[in-house]
Amino acid sequence: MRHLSVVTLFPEMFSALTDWGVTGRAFSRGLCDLSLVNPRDYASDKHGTVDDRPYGGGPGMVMQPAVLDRALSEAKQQVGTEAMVIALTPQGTVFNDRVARELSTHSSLILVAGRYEGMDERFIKRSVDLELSVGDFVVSGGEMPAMLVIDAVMRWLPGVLGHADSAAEDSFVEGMLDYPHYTRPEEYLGERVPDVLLSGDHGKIASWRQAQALRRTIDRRPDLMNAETLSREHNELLRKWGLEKNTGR
Ligand code: 9D3
Repeated sequence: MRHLSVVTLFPEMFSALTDWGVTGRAFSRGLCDLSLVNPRDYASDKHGTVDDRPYGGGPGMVMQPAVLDRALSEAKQQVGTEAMVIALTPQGTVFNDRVARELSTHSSLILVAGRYEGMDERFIKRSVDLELSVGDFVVSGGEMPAMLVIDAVMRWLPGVLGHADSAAEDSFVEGMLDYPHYTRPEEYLGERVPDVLLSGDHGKIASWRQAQALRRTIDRRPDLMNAETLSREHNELLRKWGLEKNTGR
């Protein structure tokens, strides 16, 4: 993915991505570019109306399909007509890092962020390739979800991350939570850094970290690590570090 465009009523919000940190650096180095298209600029009346009342009644307003399609045409002029079009909606497939990695292989992406109650369904059917949600909670619009998706996708682009993160792609640790981290001082409010981390034995440290990552994953995210995915190696690692727990009887 090299070219990004976002269709949004709040383009200024995206400075959170363009102006800060890892993503900001990627944009300023030209690894990726971002265009912003405001549907307000494609309204058909002089007031810049982009929404209307829902057929069938009910609360809130719905974003008009024609306005969204005109804004989308502009986005396609910016990043290419072959771009994949993604709408951020609470009804979408739940986003994760597997999806992020797949999206990073597309040359261009267009993200459409909704406000109000949502977008007219005919726009979604005609013009959208994929609907994504960022999880089972409600936020006020698609902008923060779009930024989250962009951040996660950009991290898969070659050159965006330094070497620090690729080290974590040790196959044993992949798909697990991180191990605990410590920095100076050696003792903080009576709690010492685990001795093994001060030992200088890098093999032993790597083993301890794997065991800690495994223990935390089983305890906190059993959905990532169930009985089937637990191998004999895993069990031996936990036993080695005294992290085995009784299985409930
Ligand atoms: C009562 C029906 N609500 C749907 C769950 C109304 C509604 C709430 C929030 C309609 C739109 C929104 C705005 N949210 C998004 O546009 C959104 C979103 C989200 O709220 N949660 C998780 N992922 C996403 S992606 C876009």
